[in-house]
Amino acid sequence: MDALAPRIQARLDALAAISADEGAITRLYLTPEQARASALVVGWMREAGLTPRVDAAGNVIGRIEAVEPGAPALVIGSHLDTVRDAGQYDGPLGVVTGIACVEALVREGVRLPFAVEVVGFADEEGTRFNATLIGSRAFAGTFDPDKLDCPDGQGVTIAGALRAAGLDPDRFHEAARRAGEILAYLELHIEQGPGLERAGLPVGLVTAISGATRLAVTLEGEAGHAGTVAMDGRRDALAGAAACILAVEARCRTDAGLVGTVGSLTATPGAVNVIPGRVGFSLDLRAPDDGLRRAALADIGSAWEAIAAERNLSLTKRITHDAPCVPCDPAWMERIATAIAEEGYPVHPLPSGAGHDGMAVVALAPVAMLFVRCRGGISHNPAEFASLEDIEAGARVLLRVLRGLAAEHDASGPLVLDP
Ligand code: HGY
Ligand code: MN
Ligand code: MN
Repeated sequence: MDALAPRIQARLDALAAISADEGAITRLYLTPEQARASALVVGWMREAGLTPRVDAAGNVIGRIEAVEPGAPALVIGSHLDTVRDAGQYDGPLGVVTGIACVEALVREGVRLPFAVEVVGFADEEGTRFNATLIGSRAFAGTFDPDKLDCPDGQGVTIAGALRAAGLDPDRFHEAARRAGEILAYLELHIEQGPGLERAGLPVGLVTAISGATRLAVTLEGEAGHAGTVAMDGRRDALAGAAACILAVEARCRTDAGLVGTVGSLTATPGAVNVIPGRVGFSLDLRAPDDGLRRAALADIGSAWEAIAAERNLSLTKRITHDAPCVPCDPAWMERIATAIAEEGYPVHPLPSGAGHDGMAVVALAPVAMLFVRCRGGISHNPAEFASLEDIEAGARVLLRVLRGLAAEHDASGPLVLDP
């Protein structure tokens, strides 16, 4: 069989060239750039023998029927949206590799006993609307339609952006799939961490996806003249935010696996000679255990209340995302582990600190993931990189899973949906 990685890399390069920002990769949900990327992926799906469509939420879905048309589908996918100034692998690697695997099977004339759907979810990062997993939650039927009036930074709501993209927000719910339609969801993704590089391995078996809580926080003080307000009389919202951020860092250092990040902050009025009267900032808190994350969230909240009281600031916080840990399905992990071993690699289990679409799709079907090593564990950064050899290793493992399923079906009859 020809190598799969060169064609995968060429397609990743083509996608990377589609961006809102010159010289950087930024492709947000329901933007013109995303529409161009989706059109490219639709074409590749068609070339591979998949029947493509874009669903009511903007997800790109390519389907190839089983010997029996209408059979439940194994879904292989990831996301096509990116963070700002992203790398080229986070998301697209899983979609393009899924297409490549189907293409290889079609070329060999292999008909699978189940349908396969390759899905490019339209919004996993949540960068534009501060609501993450929109595409996969729509697919799973778990997205709250009331959230369609959620605005982006320019005041455009999700509903407005759907219309601008030629989609009808009143039909958003039609993206939802029924549980019986989906056998399982498999995602190949770069690790976005240093574990595989440290282990010296190209691929890893994901055990669970860490739970995450995101908050939108506001501190209100009093704007004032930088030259005339004495230090002890100030209600400086930005100095208060700085103390809150250091409190997050201190709390998260106390437990292994617990991570807290303040990724965005705005200070108002934002003038060099004005004491900031108001600050808004985000918190992204994660842990491999839900109890640990909830305890840390409570401790951080208490620390913030004390800081606000001491500095005479008012504190408001709102949960914008809260997703429990998602364990990967043991039976599907076993299938991936077998494929890793048959490809000649040690099976290296590891948790995912990053969130993934499987956190949403698990509402519909069992989920499992395969990690590919990325250099330095760097991600959400243009320096993100996966080598051709490692992409090839990941693609061959995924392809072997598909072949193994066909053999399993021939030996023991149709794959059964988990009860
Ligand atoms: O934030 C995450 O973990 C994912 O990359 N969206
Ligand atoms: Mn991702
Ligand atoms: Mn990401």
